[in-house]
Amino acid sequence: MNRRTWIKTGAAALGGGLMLPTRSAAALPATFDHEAARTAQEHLWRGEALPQSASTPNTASPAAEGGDRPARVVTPNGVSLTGRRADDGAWVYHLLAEEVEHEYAPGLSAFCWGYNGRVHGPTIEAVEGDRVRIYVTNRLGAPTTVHWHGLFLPSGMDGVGGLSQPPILPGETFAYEFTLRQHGTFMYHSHHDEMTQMALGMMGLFVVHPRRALRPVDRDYAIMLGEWYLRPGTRRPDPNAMGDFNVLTMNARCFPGTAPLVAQTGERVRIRFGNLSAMDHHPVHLHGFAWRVVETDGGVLPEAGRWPETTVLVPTGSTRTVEFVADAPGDWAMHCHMTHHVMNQMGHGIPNTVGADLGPLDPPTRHLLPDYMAMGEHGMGEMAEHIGMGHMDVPENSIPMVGGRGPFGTITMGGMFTILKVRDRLTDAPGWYENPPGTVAALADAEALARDSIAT
Ligand SMILES: [Cu+2]
Repeated sequence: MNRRTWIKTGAAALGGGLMLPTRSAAALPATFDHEAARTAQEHLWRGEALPQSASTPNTASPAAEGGDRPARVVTPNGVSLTGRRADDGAWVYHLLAEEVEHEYAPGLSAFCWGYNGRVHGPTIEAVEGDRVRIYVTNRLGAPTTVHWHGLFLPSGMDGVGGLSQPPILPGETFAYEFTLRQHGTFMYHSHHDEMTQMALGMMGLFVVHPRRALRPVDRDYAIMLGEWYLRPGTRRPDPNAMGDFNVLTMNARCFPGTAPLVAQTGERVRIRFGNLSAMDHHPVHLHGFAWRVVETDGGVLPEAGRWPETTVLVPTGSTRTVEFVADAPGDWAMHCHMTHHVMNQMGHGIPNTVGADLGPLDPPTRHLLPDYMAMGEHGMGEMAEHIGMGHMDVPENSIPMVGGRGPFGTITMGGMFTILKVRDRLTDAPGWYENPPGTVAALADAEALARDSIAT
């Protein structure tokens, strides 16, 4: 029995036995709103702020909530939690573990588990040497704990349910307290029933700034990589998935829902990647630049060890911090280089139909198999165009496998994909990069073909 068969029969066998609190799905829109999704995509990709309902922060400046000190890290599509100073000098944080209705991209939402109304949780920011006191309130229907991944702390504060502490029962609030003896990029996540709870989104980044700045940068970004299995048309990520992840995310958003990163030409940019995917490591590739890997969650790399790369492999359970100078203006793609990780929901058990004219066979097949989406004669990009034009229906609460609108047509990627916008003069709404004349690939004319003896 292969994995797929197991999932199908296993899910049937489990039936209602999976102890997830139920909640009415009525709170979500009943049908896929093509119009709203299109409008939101257009706003996103003109570089404009979205209407309040959709979450696309301006990634130019850090955003904090519920803290006494400003955020210093930009978490695209997220916020920082910076702590409040208590009378005894400790920095106090409060995480509320709760169910959250989360939007991955316009048109695709699900009931996930997160912290403080967010999926993933906010990025915790602190400073090396801080005494931190972190309260965790469990508003879920299941016991939980929080593990502080990579941090040096007393064994009893490590957050492994059953090993370091009893689980936090529904309704209870636990306090974790320790002194930060390191600096760098770390993570936090549920460490009780973790397969389920992490699959539902219970994780976040934990950035500890050094007391004295080591390498000042102009832009400091933090991105958590994640993977989910959300069967098209359903509204709850399936924790049983082991290989069929179909929603691949940066900060729990998939393209075209990912907020672009921005920088001004010549600025020093840092990007902190964390990965808490269930099963996958993600090689994240940036176009147009070479970065240096400068830190992991184990510490700072010695200067001689900061190897240059264009793709950084972020293994699950790790962080990797890269730095580079954004010395080339443009709109630059940044994405996981696993091609199946830059796709949105799709069926994987589909026949290879590239090159075949499916003609009238496609609609009846889709009727029989609702999550069947064939590759057309020319691949998947054409499907994104069909859906974008409203020619093809997709199941409720699902988005096309690929496609956001770009300045030259459909961008045939989804999932773990975003854009770095580098501009000589950065504005609030950078829009699309205007390439200098003569610097865009274009149709070769007959004269050029003849001159260079190119036969076509
Ligand atoms: Cu990947």
